[in-house]
Amino acid sequence: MKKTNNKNNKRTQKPQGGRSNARVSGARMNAPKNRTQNAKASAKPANKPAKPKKKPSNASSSEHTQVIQWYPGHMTKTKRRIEKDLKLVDAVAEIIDARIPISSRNPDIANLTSGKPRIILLNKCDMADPRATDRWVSALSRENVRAIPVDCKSGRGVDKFVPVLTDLLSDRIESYKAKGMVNPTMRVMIVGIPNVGKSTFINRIAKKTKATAADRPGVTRGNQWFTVSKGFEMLDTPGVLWPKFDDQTVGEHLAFTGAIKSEVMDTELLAVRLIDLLKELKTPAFIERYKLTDEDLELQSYEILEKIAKNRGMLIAGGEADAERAAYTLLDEFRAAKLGRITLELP
Ligand SMILES: Nc1nc2c(ncn2[C@@H]2O[C@H](COP(=O)(O)OP(=O)(O)OP(=O)(O)O)[C@@H](O)[C@H]2O)c(=O)[nH]1
Ligand SMILES: [Mg+2]
Repeated sequence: MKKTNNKNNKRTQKPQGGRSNARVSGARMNAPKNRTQNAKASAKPANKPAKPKKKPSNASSSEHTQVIQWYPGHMTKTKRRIEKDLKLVDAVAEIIDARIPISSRNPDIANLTSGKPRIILLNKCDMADPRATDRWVSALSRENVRAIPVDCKSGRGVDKFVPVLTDLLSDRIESYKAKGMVNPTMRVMIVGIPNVGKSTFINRIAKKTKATAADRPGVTRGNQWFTVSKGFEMLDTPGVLWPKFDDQTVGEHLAFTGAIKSEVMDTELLAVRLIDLLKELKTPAFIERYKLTDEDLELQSYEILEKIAKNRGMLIAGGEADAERAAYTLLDEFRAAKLGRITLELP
């Protein structure tokens, strides 16, 4: 039922059980030792001879997959802690990334919290395509999921949360009152994958900086309660991924958006995979920012990466394109939405 925005993308199903391909166990580097060699070898056009000492390959970038390994031990602990603390909360708010609403929905979290009243917040809407976000809200409401699009950076949409929550918990609030509690405290657990904006959301609701937030995954290290207003408490939790990405696209999309630390990946290869998508989407901001011509967009993705390097003056000794530097720049600029408001997965 679900599909991605990319025609080449073979993934058509929501990533639940039965994914294939990648092994994720323990936060350790799984990138090849020679990153440059790997990305070039995999992405160079088959009819072009490889440079000396570079391994030739017939594989195109879209055929090549990168195994992303990312499952720090503390995530197992976090899952256990979430399970334990669920007894203490009235509701769960799951934060997902509006740019990748499939890949950022951890089925482990959905299973763990299935017995609780739940709200889904489609965060980082400022970086997603607004039409795609509308489609996602409709699709989720057809599944009877209460979904609210939010932009915790500016605060847009955040004011919808308390009324939706109050409505969701109306029976529970009534029963507390029937038991003689005058102003019952509502407790909400905030869950989601790393770096999706859980702590930022709490700060928005609290209208002050209470929880530590920063633009890298793994900032929140343990469950922590915050009183966000009178009679309203929120539990911040560390981001949880799942131990195995059976679908390689999930790992890549999480890496593009910054949910997985960049160090666990081959940056050039990741950039090439992102270019595979961007050259299909042809977003004006991508084309204009890197001064790409129509002919450039017909090239292999690794060659486009080299063009980007050259157009940006990123050169190494001998005037060759510094593809690695261009790869870091491209990923950083995608993560900062400088290439346009892009949603990579559609309902
Ligand atoms: N553009 C944009 N950035 C956001 C939004 N919400 C959060 N961020 C940024 O995303 C980054 C991560 O935010 P956090 O609140 O630390 O994310 P987290 O989910 O708590 O992350 P962990 O604790 O590491 O799991 C920060 O740089 C935030 O400023 C949003 O709606 N839009
Ligand atoms: Mg956090």
